[in-house]
Amino acid sequence: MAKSMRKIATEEAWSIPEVAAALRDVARGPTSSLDKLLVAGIYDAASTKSGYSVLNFLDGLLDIEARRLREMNEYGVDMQLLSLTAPGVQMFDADTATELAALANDRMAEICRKHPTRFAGLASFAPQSPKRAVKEMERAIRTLKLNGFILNSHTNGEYLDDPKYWPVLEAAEALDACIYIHPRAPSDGLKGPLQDYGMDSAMWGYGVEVGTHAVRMMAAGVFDRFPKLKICIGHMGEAIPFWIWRIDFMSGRAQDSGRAPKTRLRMEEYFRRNFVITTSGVEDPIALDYAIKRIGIDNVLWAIDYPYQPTKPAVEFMNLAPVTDEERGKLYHENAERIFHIAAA
Ligand code: 1WB
Ligand code: MN
Repeated sequence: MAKSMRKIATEEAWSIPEVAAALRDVARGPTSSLDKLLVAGIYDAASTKSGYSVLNFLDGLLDIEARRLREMNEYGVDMQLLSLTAPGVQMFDADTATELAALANDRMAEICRKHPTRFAGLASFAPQSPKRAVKEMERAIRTLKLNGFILNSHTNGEYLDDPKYWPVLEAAEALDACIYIHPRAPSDGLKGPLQDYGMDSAMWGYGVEVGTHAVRMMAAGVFDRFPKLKICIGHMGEAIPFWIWRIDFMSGRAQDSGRAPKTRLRMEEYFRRNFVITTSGVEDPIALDYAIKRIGIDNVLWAIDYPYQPTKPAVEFMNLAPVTDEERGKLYHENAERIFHIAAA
């Protein structure tokens, strides 16, 4: 049954040459951003000592029809929900970011039109200019028919609880389009002890960064202002499912002592109402079981994290996951169809 079940992978990275070139320039220029370590490795690999091993990511990111579709066919992946890979356009100046987001969205829409059953896509926008971001968000959903939005966590050290981003949240809510908060390296204010031992990125720093982002939004009361806003976070919920009981308990104390604004609902209620999570990069059946119990079977979506994670074990993990086949159908495709407005097959 699992073999023939529709499989929609929901955190699948992709890029375009223009963004890759701009990231190579970022890697060669001065920046305090911790993202530079990985960005240099992927986009300017020849310049780094350890870069050789990540050289291949760039080919995988830029490709659709050669390797990617072949790998999808080989393992029975029906559809990838594409997103412009981290850090997206968020390291560029506002004008460059706005332009490149629109260009990436146009290319993404072309791919989705050409292969409507194989690819759907999350649109980029440039938070550096919230006003223009809103315009692009509306275009991406209404004209390009893309399926939601990708945001690579902080922008210049600022997070979505900042009122300057409320227009962006309002637009996403009004468009009924989920914002996927994908990691980038921790912001300058957070990066201190995360710069060594490879802790800047997927091993630890990414989860710390996005987990912090999600808690900031809940604790700030963002979801009282935007009750229908949907946020997706990957990597089995960036440790929030495991931590939510304590977040919930201690946020009550922070509110009672005046250190946090009073919220209408409890943190646990926001987590279940306003968030969905994906399994990207966490092929651990115990974590899956726990996450489902915390956030609910309707709020967990399967993902591979292509090309950063191999497809085969991600499929095997979900084929063998300790759930019923009805539940497996929700994880593999039904939840993705509902959250990202993908037509049922
Ligand atoms: C991810 C992983 C993204 C890696 C990356 O993007 C790199 C991810 C710049 O998990 O989404 C990586 O090197 O493993
Ligand atoms: Mn990813």
